[in-house]
Amino acid sequence: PASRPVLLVTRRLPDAVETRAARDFDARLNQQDRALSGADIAALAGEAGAQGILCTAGDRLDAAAIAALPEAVRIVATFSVGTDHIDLNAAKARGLIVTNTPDVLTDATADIALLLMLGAARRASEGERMIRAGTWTGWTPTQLLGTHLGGKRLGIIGMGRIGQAVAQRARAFGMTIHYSNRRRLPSDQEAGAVYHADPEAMLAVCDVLSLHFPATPETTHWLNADRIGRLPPGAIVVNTARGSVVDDEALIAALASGRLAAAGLDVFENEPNLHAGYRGLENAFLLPHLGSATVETRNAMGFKALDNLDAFFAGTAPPDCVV
Ligand code: 8YV
Repeated sequence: PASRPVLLVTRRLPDAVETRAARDFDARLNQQDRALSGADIAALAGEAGAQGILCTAGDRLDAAAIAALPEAVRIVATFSVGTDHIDLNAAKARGLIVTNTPDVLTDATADIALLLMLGAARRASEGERMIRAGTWTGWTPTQLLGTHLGGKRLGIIGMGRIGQAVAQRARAFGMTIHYSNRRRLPSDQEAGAVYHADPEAMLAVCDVLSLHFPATPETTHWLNADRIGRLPPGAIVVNTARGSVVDDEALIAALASGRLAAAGLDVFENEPNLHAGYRGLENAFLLPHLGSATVETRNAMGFKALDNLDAFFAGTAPPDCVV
């Protein structure tokens, strides 16, 4: 019916999500499926006469793009938990509602953090490359020796939903959990994890460091040469948050020199054009932003974004409002 709100969907989404988008809305699916600039989004929203936008974390909505959005656009639902691609202050100033997709991707992302931890510690990609290259001449007692996760200290910076889910998994591997967070968790949620008010002071005890805080102007290149230098020699760094929180030059140098044993990275600054230095590093275990990439999770993220849009256009408060 003509009365359905017009929704611009910036990327191709799982079939079940697109089907529901087309049921609930006059959905305009961008068939190109590439990350859009703010100018692209504003132009497509204008052409479509959009009243709402369903975007992803690959799309940029900076202040200029938000100012350029047609008046009719009242809500942006992002298919992500991260909101660093949207200028939230500009959205607020314009009275634009912004919603995200928390909770449904917590487990999938925590799983990937453990995969990275294990893959980095046990040199999984080196072994896999050896097999594919045909250079494996057989098992030897000293081949590709990695390090054990059990008995090691895991430091988690950012003990939100994903940080806590990582802690839960790491405990099952016999790791001791340390964490830093703006506020200390209640003891039942802490489950024996050791709280450090100062993240920098925690670094000295992190055999493995896993980053779980949002990208903001304040956290850009948070993990720099100085902070890497505070980690124990031979530490492992894992990042499933955002590439911008790591200073690539510093991390690459520490991996190349052996100061760090390994890194497991699912996110990069300037994706997909990551720093070329990573490609040549044997001890970097690299994944192409797979944190939430399961069928179940991506469907749930899409449905959550649509739940928020449905609520908004039904005149009720969207459950996952960030602005
Ligand atoms: C997605 C993410 O892969 O939710 C986030 O913040 O980074 C991931 O879940 C992607 O960015 C979805 O837009």
